[in-house]
Amino acid sequence: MNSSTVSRHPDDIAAAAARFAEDGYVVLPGFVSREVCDAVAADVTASLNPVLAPAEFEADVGYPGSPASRSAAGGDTPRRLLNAYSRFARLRPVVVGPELGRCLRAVMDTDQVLLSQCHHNCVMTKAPGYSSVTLWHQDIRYWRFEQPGLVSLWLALGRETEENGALKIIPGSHRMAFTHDRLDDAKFLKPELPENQALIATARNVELEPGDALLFHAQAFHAAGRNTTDRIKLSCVFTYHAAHNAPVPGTRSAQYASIPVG
Ligand SMILES: O=C(O)CCC(=O)C(=O)O
Repeated sequence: MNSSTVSRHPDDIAAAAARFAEDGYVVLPGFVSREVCDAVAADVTASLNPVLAPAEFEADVGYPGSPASRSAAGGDTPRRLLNAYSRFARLRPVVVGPELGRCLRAVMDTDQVLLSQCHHNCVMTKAPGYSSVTLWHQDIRYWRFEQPGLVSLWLALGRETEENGALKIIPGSHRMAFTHDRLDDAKFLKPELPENQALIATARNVELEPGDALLFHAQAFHAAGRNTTDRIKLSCVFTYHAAHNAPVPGTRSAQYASIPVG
């Protein structure tokens, strides 16, 4: 792993935790070396040609711009390679390693953190041509834990910009209360409401360099556009919960054991 200012200096970790508390997200620049990024990207590319199961396809999500079905043009465009923790051994020292553990414990203000195998645990594969638009949502909407304070790691394997569909986040939205009428049936922010428009106008593009890590709160509203470039965008995404914050028994969130983070 590359040197990371955040991993080396307790002061930087404290500053990252303060930024996270305020905004609901923080970027840890250069968290992973270019060498590791390239090696993981090569493993991911080998899983894309052909697409190795388990995977989710753009046609499966029905988001704006996605192919209408798996048999439509572009219907074989993958969106996510699933089970990334068990699939990509090279990622394991990073995503349950001590450097990330130190950062996660600080931003989550807890002493033991676990990686959930049930949510995200994927490589997002935003492909040119048939990628879709992800509307404004909170990841916690379909997850079932005793408390909502989960955190996701988004690790950029390549550059992420507005042009290739980088994430946008509404700062501070993890601390806001939202009435049900502001959300549609799938729990996306209704874009036609003036109060939602005003909120969305405060969003920030989270542009990342290869190896940058983004930590974001499961209640932070985020969205992303299509990849309008001619190169695929690959991002590893994992979700963490505090050891004291257990998944609700019998739900999808409790389907697989969580992995301790160093
Ligand atoms: O890259 C994207 O389109 C955003 C994905 C996302 O926000 C999600 O799957 O929760």
